[in-house]
Amino acid sequence: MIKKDTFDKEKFKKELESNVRMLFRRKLEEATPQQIYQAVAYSVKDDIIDNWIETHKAYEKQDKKMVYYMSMEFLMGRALGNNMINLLCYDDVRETLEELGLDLNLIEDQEPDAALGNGGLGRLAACFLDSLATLGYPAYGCGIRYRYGMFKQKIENGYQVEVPDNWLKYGNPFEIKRDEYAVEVKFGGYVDVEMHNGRQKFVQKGYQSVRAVPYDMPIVGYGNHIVNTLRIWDAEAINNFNLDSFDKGEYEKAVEQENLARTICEVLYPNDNHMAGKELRLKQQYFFISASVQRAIAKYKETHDDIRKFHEKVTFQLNDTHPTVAVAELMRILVDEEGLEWDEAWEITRKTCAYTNHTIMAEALEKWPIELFSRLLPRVYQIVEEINRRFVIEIQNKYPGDQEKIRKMAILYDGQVRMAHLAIAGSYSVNGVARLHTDILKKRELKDFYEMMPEKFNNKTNGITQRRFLLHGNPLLASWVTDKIGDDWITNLDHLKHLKVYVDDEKCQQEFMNIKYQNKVRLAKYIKEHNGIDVDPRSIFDCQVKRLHEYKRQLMNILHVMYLYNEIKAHPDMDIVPRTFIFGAKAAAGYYTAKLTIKLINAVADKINNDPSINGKIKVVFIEDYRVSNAELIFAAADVSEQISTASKEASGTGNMKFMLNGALTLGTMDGANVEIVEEVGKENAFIFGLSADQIMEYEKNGNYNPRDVYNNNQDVRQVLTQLVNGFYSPENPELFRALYDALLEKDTYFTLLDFDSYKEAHNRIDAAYRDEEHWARTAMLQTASAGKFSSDRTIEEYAKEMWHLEKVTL
Ligand code: Z2T
Repeated sequence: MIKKDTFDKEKFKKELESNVRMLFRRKLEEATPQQIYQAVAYSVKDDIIDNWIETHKAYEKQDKKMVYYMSMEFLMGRALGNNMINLLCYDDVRETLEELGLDLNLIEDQEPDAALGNGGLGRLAACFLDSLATLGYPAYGCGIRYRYGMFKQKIENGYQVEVPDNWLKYGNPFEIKRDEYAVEVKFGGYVDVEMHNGRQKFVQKGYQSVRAVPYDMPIVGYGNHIVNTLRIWDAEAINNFNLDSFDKGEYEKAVEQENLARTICEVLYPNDNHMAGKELRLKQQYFFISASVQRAIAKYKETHDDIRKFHEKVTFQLNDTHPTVAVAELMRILVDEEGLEWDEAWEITRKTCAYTNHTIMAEALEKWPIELFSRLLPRVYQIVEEINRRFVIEIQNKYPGDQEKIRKMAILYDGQVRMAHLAIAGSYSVNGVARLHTDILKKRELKDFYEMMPEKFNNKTNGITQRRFLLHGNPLLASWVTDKIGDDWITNLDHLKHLKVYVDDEKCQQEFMNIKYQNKVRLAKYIKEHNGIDVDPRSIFDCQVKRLHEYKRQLMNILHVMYLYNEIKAHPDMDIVPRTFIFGAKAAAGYYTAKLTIKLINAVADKINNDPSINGKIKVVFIEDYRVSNAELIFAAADVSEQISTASKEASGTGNMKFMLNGALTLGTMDGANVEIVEEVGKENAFIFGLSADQIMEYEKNGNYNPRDVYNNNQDVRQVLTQLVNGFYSPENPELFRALYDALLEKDTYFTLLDFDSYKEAHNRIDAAYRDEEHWARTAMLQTASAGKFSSDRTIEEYAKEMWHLEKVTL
């Protein structure tokens, strides 16, 4: 059923019935929705398998270079709908199920999201895999098969409660365990030197180890029969130890190793843009990297005999510094196991690894205490020491006598291993994720490294896959676009620009806005079901969905809502376009201020939504458990996309692109990829406000911003701030939001108060603009028409051509 014209409905029905019988001993009529989901998934998998085998045969035969995308996170979301879309059988399956009285949407809803990621970084990895397969590039995603992914969020009494995400409970129909590729990964112990044929050999002894076992998930390319692989590693205990053993030491070690295996893959660390610094996290990093690198080398050696040419066939892309131990692990294997000289090994390593930086937030910078690092990875640490020793010499040669340079650039310093420095030293490429971000890396954060090795630095502006975020997430708009300009946009998003001839066409404007309206009705229904709140689909849907972080300034958004509410109360006849403010955000479990902000949003929502005197002019909705699957509904329904980070702090953002693709107008600062979005759509077609990155960085340098000045001079700001501490939104505990109040008045690290007036004024512009229906429709359509650049297909082509030098496979 791979091709539209060969889909056989009756055959599919038979398969489905047979799957339900074999898997659950049931007739289709008796099967639960979950069982039907499983049965449909197995039918789809059946269609994937042959292509999967053929793809890998072709890779082997054509012997093309392969990228290994190394990432602690892959935020895949649901697989079923996406796979059917890319197999070109989505509509056929939907119709066939309809004939059986089954609703495909409800069946898709049975699948848990594969939430093996926090936010942008993890979702970017997922979009990249989709694009790599669609473009026909040989690629593996390498990661961890967390037993529990990103926690599920419940809202209780307005507070976030974290619930474990048992995503594997009913099994994962798409994964295949590959026991034959299991490898051993060693931790701890000590390093011994042995002599082998007159040569020193370093051997790790007294270690604990686990068996790393890969599970493969298919990554289906769009309509091209290519199926790549996401390989996620699970840990198993290495020795099924002998219960007869009376050797106490052996027994204890066996139990410890069982525990180690159980804990390593247990759970994803739920921090976005923040380093946890836990020993278990470093174990996770080394676990999946050692396994992936060992496997990559073994695979290479199956068909090549000269390890010195490894980099000609393999490249490792390091998704932030989390996988950076790969630099040292590759060195270890090349030197200790392959017997190469240091210089040879180092050249191969530097030509194999490339590093992507995703943030300049200081608290996200990975630094491991040497004590911990060397205890856990004794041999790898020795190698890091030698890398550092040579790197310091390089610095000295370049800047003789400059101690300051060494202090700033060394890999080992102040009792810590600085992972970004290791990544830069060990890579042939260092890239940022949006033009502004890369410029800031070059000019400030990584200035010294840029000056020493400018040739390594480059930009790759992020992108998103239109297959999930338009074709699957917004079927109405997708088929409208195809009606207008054909379906080339599905694999070449630049084609969207052909929509520009329609932006002034009144009929097209009406069609476009009618689709937006229907998507708003769909979201309103979801909100009614999940929140019990009635929202008016004719109101402006103003959305901010992303991880909760102070730099993203959800607090500024809700403070502005509080201000608006005050205005409406003070002027009951005030003429404003009804607005629905929609939030969705998870806070890291230990991030107090973020959690308090969620409580504030919910407290404001309770008060405003239940105040009949404002006639429903504004509503506030907090969508519980924001994740990939419900994100698709939100992007499709949005009128306004809130991208309001403090300028310079958001490396790129990718939600901004998903909103744009779906016709939402951006309300944003000149930060991250917003800069490039505005460049594509035109400044007059976005609501831009706030201080620039340069201005922010200038204030930070001089330390001359005092939030109290704003407080003293701005009555509106004073009023909303006072309402944080006078019980207006928390009568039972007036002090509840004191911490937010203090953070704003004492430091206001993220310039919320300084940007507030400008933000307010931008909101006024939105209110005015929405009244001109035609002009709004035109501008909304223009967003979609201008989104071509932000396809992850474009991003991946840039990586493939400018960095990896990959060739496409031919099937
Ligand atoms: C993350 O999602 C991002 C950066 C990180 O730095 C960590 C995580 Cl978990 C270590 C985000 C950025 O904040 C965002 O601006 C960017 O669009 C995204 O990565 C993908 O590059």
